[in-house]
Amino acid sequence: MKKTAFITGATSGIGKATAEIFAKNNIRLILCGRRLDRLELLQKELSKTTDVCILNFDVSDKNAVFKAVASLPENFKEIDILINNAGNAHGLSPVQEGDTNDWEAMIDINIKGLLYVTKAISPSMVALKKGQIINIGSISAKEVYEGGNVYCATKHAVDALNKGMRMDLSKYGIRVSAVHPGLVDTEFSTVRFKGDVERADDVYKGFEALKAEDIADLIHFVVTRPYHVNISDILILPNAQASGTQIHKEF
Ligand code: NDP
Ligand code: 8X3
Repeated sequence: MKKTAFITGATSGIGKATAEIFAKNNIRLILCGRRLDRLELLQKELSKTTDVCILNFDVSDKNAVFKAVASLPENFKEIDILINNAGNAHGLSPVQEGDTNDWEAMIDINIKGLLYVTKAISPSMVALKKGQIINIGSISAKEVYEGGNVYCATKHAVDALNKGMRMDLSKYGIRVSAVHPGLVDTEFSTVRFKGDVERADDVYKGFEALKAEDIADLIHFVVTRPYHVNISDILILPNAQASGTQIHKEF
């Protein structure tokens, strides 16, 4: 029986690469994001190998989340795997100069959005007594760096929620895992620096950053373990990164 995965933030980076590896491995897909054009393109491409449904909503809009999940067609209502991936950093300012709109965006998307999606989907997993949730945290869920204040706080919250969700859901046979990446070359820094591509590119210069496909590969590993195995928490770093603040760069 084919599994069905619900992936938030599937329009780019880690979420898109996860959709691609899942499609190759015959997992049915529910792909989510705000950029409809990208969702449609991905649906067209991945429908060649698997069944694909798209949902266009903002995870931070509570009503939109519940409406989108309720709108799923009958044959997509049973979800085996939830990848809570949608999220970004907005800004890198010291706290005294921080933009409160950026703080609110990160809290609303990275924490509240993840919670809304989980609340919309986990009851059906509980009813069926099976399922798997993978929360995409970050090395910023474990460590803090200068200017990372609110982003790191949101990812620390994801780490706590991952542990709490596992406590609540493991009694129903639901596996809950976190994948915590270090630096991955995606659109992440372009979003953080509000479209300043040059500044974003500098983040990944002088070393070989992780690729979205490296994280997708690990996510696929986590979902393909035998059912009695739960990879509860895993940190994945580029070889050149020793910690949240120590990156060996060569120019
Ligand atoms: P990208 O910017 O490439 O992708 C982010 C994805 O999240 C996009 O698909 C975007 O879709 C979606 N998203 C953002 N905001 C919302 C929203 N309000 N509603 C719905 N979807 C949203 O970055 P990554 O792939 O790198 O990031 C994915 C996850 O990985 C994030 O949680 C990030 O914090 C985490 N991470 C990233 C690391 C990195 O170095 N890149 C390292 C560690 C963790 P759309 O804009 O279409 O809505
Ligand atoms: C993304 C990685 O180090 O930019 O979570 O916070 S980092």
